Amino acid sequence: MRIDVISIFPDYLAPLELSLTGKAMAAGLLDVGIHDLRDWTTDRHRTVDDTPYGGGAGMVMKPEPWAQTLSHVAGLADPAERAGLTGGTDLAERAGLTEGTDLAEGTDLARSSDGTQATTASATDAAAEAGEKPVLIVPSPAGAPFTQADARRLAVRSHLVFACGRYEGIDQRVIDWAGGDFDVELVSIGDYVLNGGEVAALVIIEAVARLIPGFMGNPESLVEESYEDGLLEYPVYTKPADWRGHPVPDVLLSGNHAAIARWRRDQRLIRTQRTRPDLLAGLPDEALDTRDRQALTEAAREVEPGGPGG
Ligand code: 6GU
Repeated sequence: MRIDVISIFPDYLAPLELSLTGKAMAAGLLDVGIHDLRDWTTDRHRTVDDTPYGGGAGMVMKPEPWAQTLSHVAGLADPAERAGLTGGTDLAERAGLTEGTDLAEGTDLARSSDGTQATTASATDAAAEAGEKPVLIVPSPAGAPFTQADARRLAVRSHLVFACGRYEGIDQRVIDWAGGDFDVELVSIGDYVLNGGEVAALVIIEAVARLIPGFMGNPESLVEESYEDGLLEYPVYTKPADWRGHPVPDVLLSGNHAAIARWRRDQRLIRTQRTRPDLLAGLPDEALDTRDRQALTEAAREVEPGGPGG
């Protein structure tokens, strides 16, 4: 999988070199390019924002640097050329001037021997061969909630591009324009406001990358996880069996595998009922059997013995 991230704070994406995503890059499962949006501006001040039409607080990200960077990472021709507006534009000149510099090519976190541009083009070629557009993910508090189902869906795509906006957001025409060459998705990671899309991109990349086949050391640990089947995980314990007077639940020391499996399922049901009743309510009827419902009823009775005031 190829991932390109566009940001005015490329240093924010440095953690991708660490941990599992770093290992996936080293193993060749993942190829990441980080691009500084300002490298695709043409004015002396490298301006990426301007005041909003219609008035109001804050600044809006200008469309042209985005179109330039997106065209670059998708291996498309200069957008001005495509619109038939060529003839020695500043941008074409600028591209010539900066040719061969690392920054213009984006920082290749994998530090592979082949150039980032070539890698980008080949990833996009792979996407095109599969009859697929690259996915353009625009992190935004106005986006659709990002879920495990989205992570699974994105994990089988060959090229993801993240457009990390700052300020009040990116000129809407970029989103509309990109729809021709990308599958565009506005995505939110929760009901709170961040200063920009970078941290959200890190969250989404980690959720997606760990689902790439061959990425996890132990693929079985993916199976029983929270959200994969709509229930939260059961609590876990390790040695010692008694820690500061807190014993491990007896059943886990019993060696009775059926009893352990039942206890774990009950714990998942009870946890989900207590902290995420919305997840439980969203499950299809057949997801819970009679024994499951019994466990939930018993747990509810334990919380409220005899009901309120009883
Ligand atoms: Cl994806 N971006 C920003 N800026 N804020 C958010 C968010 C994304 N998701 C929740 N809040």
